Amino acid sequence: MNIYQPRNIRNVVLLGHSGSGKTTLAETMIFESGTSSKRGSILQKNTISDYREIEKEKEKSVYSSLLHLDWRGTKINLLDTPGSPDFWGQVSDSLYVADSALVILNSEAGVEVSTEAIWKATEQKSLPSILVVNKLDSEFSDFQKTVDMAKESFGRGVAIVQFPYSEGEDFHAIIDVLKMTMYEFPEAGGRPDKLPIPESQKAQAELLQNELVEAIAENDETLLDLYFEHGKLDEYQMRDGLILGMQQREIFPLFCASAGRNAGTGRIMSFISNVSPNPLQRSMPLKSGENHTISPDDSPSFFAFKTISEPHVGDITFLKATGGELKPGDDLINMRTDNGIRLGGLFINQGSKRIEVNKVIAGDLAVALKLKDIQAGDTVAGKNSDLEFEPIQYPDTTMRVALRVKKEGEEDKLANALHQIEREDPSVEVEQSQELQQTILHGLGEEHLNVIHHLLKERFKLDVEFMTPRIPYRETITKKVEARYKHKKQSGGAGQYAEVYLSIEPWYEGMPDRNDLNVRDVQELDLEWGGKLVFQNCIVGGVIDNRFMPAILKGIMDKMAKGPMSGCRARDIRVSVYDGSMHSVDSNEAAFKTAALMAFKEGFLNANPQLMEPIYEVEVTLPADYMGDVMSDLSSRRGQILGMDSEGSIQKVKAIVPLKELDQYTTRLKSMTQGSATYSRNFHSYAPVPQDIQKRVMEDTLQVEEG
Ligand SMILES: Nc1nc2c(ncn2[C@@H]2O[C@H](COP(=O)(O)OP(=O)(O)O)[C@@H](O)[C@H]2O)c(=O)[nH]1
Ligand SMILES: [Mg+2]
Repeated sequence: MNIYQPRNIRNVVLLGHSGSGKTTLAETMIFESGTSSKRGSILQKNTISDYREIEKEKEKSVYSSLLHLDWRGTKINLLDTPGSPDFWGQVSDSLYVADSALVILNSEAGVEVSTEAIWKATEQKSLPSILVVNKLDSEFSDFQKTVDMAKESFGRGVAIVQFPYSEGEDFHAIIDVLKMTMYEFPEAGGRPDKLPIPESQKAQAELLQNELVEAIAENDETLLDLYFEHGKLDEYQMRDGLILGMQQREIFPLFCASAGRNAGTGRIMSFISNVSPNPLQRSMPLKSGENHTISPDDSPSFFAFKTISEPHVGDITFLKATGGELKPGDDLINMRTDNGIRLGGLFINQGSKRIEVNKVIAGDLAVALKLKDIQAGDTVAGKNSDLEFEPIQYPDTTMRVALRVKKEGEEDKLANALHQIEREDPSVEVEQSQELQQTILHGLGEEHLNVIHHLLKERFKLDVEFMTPRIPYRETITKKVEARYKHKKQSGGAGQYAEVYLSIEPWYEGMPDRNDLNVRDVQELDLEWGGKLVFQNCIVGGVIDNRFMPAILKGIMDKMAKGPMSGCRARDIRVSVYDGSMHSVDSNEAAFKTAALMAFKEGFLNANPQLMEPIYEVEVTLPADYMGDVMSDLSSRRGQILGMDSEGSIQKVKAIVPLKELDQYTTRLKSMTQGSATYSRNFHSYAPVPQDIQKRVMEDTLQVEEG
């Protein structure tokens, strides 16, 4: 295996809607470069990238894959990602380490919802991006429509470098306006013949070349001057302009391909090698807020972007070398844990295969085996380094499910398996909810959760059941009440005595102070489950000793944690202790705790208690055609529309919807829109549950207490 200098390395992430042809394109590029001698296909389930059983079964990518190829002395590392939003956790890590992107558009469909969302992500990372219009051989291919949609969605920066001579069944040639050449492909695809542009296409080619030249010159004054002077730019001047324009995200060159027919990849690889940035030309974000520029002259360091584990191999760490040269035997430090890390075997990765290397130079993507206690997001560097990269941002989860093992006694095994799954896929969140008495799995959609189910079964040999998770309801009160309780017990020896008077009110931000009471001390407690308890000591004349106040608060808190009405947690209440009595011998903390708990409970139940439910703010991104269906579905879920927005042909709807109504929403949305919509959600607030629903809920939550 050759060792490549950083300037001869390109780290390219393949992005696009599911089915646009990313995996096929990667396969074709690797084959066309001669790095692999056979070209696999999705249908034959033998691509280098989609090698896992579940990917063969689904005939699509579920995990991102690290691949590489050599194109005329340049090492192109390809990060092939899944397009389905369920697996976007896999996109996050690949985006993080890539230095440029290939965004694949399916010419049958143009810009799709996922393309739109993925584009946002490239924007956030200021990632230089090349567009590839794929599937030009398809009978449904529509190049012009795809380009129009791309311009509408991504702006004027979209610059056509190539257009097809003809598309559909007859697709066989691509006209390149940068080279002013036509590439004609043999029947079986592969290396094209270079031909002059046919007379019939000349005018169109010249028009597009002018547009391209103007777009390029626009970003660079020197080029602009040259352009005005000579009326044109030569290929090398254009290349310089493109490099700059791409880095500033002013220009998004657009290429043509049929990955299926093995057409167009050679030119794309040359362009990547000539124009796309190398790892030294891009910086990586540090925790400190500064940026780090990779240099082979620094001391060795790397960023771990993914960890997986394989039977017979153990832990596999995917890394980007961020400084110097990494070599087996190097002793480094994990900056998160401060623990030492000794490098063992280092490898270049090709799907499921690894090729051992004796060093990895800064900028390259590679794999290290058997590193101890390492996870995605870790920075590993030399002893005195203060390098620490910003963590990878994963998408917010959109779906939750409760799970339990079917066989008793396998709970620990499940916990371990989930821990491992979470580590390998940080877009999964496992919550052991004390409150709901359930293990809850949060993920990015039904398909994502089903893959976890599959993993638990196949890899961890665990039979688990998925259930609808309970809702974390809250209780509160709606009116002010007074409550008192005297706790008195005389049994044999020492007795128990305590009496408290409480004033209990609904708490809200900015509520007035109690002028009618002698407020001596206020404790404002932020409850761990959200909301507040404000506790006021208003005792006059020492009728209750200060030393009993913590016990009184404890009694109230115990009841807040297990609400008087349904057992759900209570919130947003102000309690003032304003009177009571004690006994010189029989009063103690336990007695005051009990008295407070009882008084609080009684008062609470008299204060028109109200059940509250969590409300989420959701944002649905969808093609305009489905707007009506999605809106009426949202209102049937007690949703309130907050606003609408459109970007090109893509619409966005914002609404607030109770969590209770969001069970299975991802699945419903998918079926309603034929998989073309995505959605995100964030906790918004707690709101009162309507009375008719409250009754049903109470039955449910009573089961929680029993369960
Ligand atoms: N006609 C045609 N089909 C293609 C082309 N590229 C990919 N496909 C097919 O489209 C489907 C999805 O391709 P895949 O590479 O898995 O897309 P990905 O989800 O973006 O990785 C597969 O059935 C491919 O065989 C192409 O250029 N032309
Ligand atoms: Mg794929």
